[in-house]
Amino acid sequence: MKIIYSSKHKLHNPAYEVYDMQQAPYAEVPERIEIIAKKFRQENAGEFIAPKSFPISHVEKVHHKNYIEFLKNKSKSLKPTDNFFASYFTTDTYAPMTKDTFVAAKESADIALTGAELLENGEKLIYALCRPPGHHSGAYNMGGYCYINNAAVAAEYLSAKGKVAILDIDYHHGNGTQQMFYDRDDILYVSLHADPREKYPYITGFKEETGIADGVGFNINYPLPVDASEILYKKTLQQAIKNIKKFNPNFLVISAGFDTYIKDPIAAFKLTIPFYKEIGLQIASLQLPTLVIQEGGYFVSDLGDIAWSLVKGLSFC
Ligand code: SP5
Ligand code: ZN
Repeated sequence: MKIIYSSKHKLHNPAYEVYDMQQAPYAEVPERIEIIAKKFRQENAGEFIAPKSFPISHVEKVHHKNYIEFLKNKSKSLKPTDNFFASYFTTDTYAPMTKDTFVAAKESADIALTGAELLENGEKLIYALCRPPGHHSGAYNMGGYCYINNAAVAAEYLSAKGKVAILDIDYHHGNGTQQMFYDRDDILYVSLHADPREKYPYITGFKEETGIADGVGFNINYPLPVDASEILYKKTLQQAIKNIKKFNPNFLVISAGFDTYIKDPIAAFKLTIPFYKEIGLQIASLQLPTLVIQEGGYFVSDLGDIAWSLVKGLSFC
């Protein structure tokens, strides 16, 4: 396995989010990535590689140029203590901009792209330590701790070389990723997540959302009870894997959120650390070149153990 890492994510460290009309501590903290990187180093999980800098045109294949320019210019204009929310391009109260948000988000996309390029060149398993996360960011919006959709940028890059399946195992539906590829038949989006009637992002993630135009049948949502068990999760994941197999992709991108963990402070699935190895084994059964993109997960102290458990399963690729 190769691990793509940069310390630049630390520059993005918002002071607070707004929940229930009140300021709340920002759950998406820099330590999240550091604790996973530390565990991977301890375990000699693989070679650490710094991201290459890719032209912004790769990002602008899935995001509108106007949005990216706004993100860049607005971020740059802020004062070091600013925590800026309001904009035409913001969908909720969970994605403030700070002075270095664009710098960190671009680096996060470069981490994903560096991983995609390695996969294209024959690597079998890449772990992209992306932060900020991406799957709630759509063509022209930031939201849910996300600014640039790293998984989508990587999938779009890989789609020039073959068919791509995206498996999203974050607790929340990846509304941004779904939106970007909703009319495409060369990129399959499959997601397991908490019932959107009760959990963020509330308005997407229903099983009736199956795609549009050429994309009909290439978007598959598995909403689960907000407190789903390991047994139900495993059964559902088996269905998801079967559908990916049927699609017969050349590449697999995993949107890997660990907010499905039993102790996660903002979620309620019941998954335990050893279970992530089971998830990894099921994914590995596809025997596809696999790019893992870090998404959510907020019980910080256990994120390294969770990621390592997943990797132990995936390593049977
Ligand atoms: C990438 C990702 O996992 N984004 C998740 C965004 C969902 N945020 C909504 C949940 C906010 C709950 N905050 C609770 C504060 C309690 N005082
Ligand atoms: Zn999430």
